[in-house]
Parts: sequence; structure tokens; C-alpha cells
Amino acid sequence: MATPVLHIGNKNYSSWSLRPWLALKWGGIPFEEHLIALGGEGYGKSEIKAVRAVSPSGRVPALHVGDAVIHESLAICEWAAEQTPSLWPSDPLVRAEARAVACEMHAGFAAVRRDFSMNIRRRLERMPPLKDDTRADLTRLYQLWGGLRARFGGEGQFLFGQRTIADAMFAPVATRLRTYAVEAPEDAQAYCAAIFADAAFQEWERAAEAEPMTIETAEALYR
Ligand SMILES: N[C@@H](CCC(=O)N[C@@H](CS)C(=O)NCC(=O)O)C(=O)O
Repeated sequence: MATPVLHIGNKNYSSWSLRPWLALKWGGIPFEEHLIALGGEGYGKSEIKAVRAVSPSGRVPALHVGDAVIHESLAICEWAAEQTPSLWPSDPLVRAEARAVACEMHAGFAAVRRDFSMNIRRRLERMPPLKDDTRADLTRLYQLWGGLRARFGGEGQFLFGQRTIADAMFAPVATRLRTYAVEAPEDAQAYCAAIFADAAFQEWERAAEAEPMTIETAEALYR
């Protein structure tokens, strides 16, 4: 079988692309990547021509495996876990809990996603004023991270001890807390530090920092 190809967006901005990219890397699964610069005509409407050409939803990420096209970040992560089962916890009930929080991230935290769009290389000096729904999202986030690490983290730094898809789903959120100078509790900061220390994350981060293209709507936030 030909090497799978992961079609992704700009590394500085595309949080949905980062998630399955990490899962594939952590799973030791060989893949090629193809980056499509987001922005310009059709952006925000799922109508970028180059994206449409590789993804039926008009959104990245999309993984091409032979003739199959897997779109949706979480579905790609699930495919990765079929190749490398340790991407989920081994205990069935713990695994179910890990899946639940991965789904919660995929479907929820809308206020955090709205107000803190991913911009890996940007740093605000001060946290912007928080809206009530954003504050509620952050409260839930800290409770979720802290609770899982206390119950399942063991000696490790990640949510379930070893790196799992749940961590891949939350990795972009860690960068958002850093970018927007969010005053997070110490244990949440420790979790973010574990993500930032990860070698695969750092590979993506270096590429994000070196990327020349910018997306104006993301840069305009809080300017
Ligand atoms: N639910 C999708 C969301 C994918 C998504 O929104 N991708 C953005 C980039 S991060 C995109 O392709 N945007 C193109 C557009 O808005 O036209 C997933 O989890 O993969």
C-alpha cells in the first residue's frame, strides 16, 4: 500500500490538522504530509478549491489511505489507533472515558475556540477580558484535565499517563492558553508544559514559527 497522505492546513493556525498529525506521529505510523495554505477565496465557507480537491467536506485535515479518503480529525485519529492501539488506554472503561473527552473537545468548547483561535507563534502580553461562556469553558477544561491526571496520570504528565488521542485533541488548547496569556491554575500549566516538551509537538511548532503565510482574521483578534 502507498504511504498515507495527510492533507493539512497552515501549521500556525490549523488546530484540527495538528490533532491527527500528532496521533500519527505518536503512533509511529509513516505518512506524508501535504500542506494547503488556508485563507483567500472560499475560506471559512469550506470552498477553498485546493481543499475541495482532497476532502469531500471542503475542510482539512483529510487522510488519503490508498483509494480511501478519511476526513474529520477524530476519525483520522481512530484510524491511527487501529494501527497503533496504545493511542487509547488499554482498559475498556478508561478507554471509553478517553473517547468521551476526545469527543467533548471535538464537539464542544465553542467559546474557547471562538475567542482563542489557534495562533501558535503569537503571544499576547495580557489575557483579554473573558466572556461568561469562555470562563465556563475554561473552568470545565481545568476540571477535566486535573481530574483525569489525578485519576489516571500516574507517574506520567499526560491525561492517561502515556500519550493518547485525548492529549492530541487538547494539544491545540494548550497553545491557546499560552498565546492569549490565560491565567491557568498550576496543574493546568504543568499539563501544557508536558505538551510543549513533546518532541513531535516541537517539530510542528518549529514549522509553524517558520511558516511565511498569515491569516488576517486570526491576526486581527485582539489587535
Ligand atoms: N470537524 C472538522 C473541522 C475541520 C476544520 O474546520 N478545518 C478548517 C481548518 S482548521 C478548515 O478546513 N477550514 C476551511 C474553511 O473554513 O473553508 C475536523 O474535526 O476535522
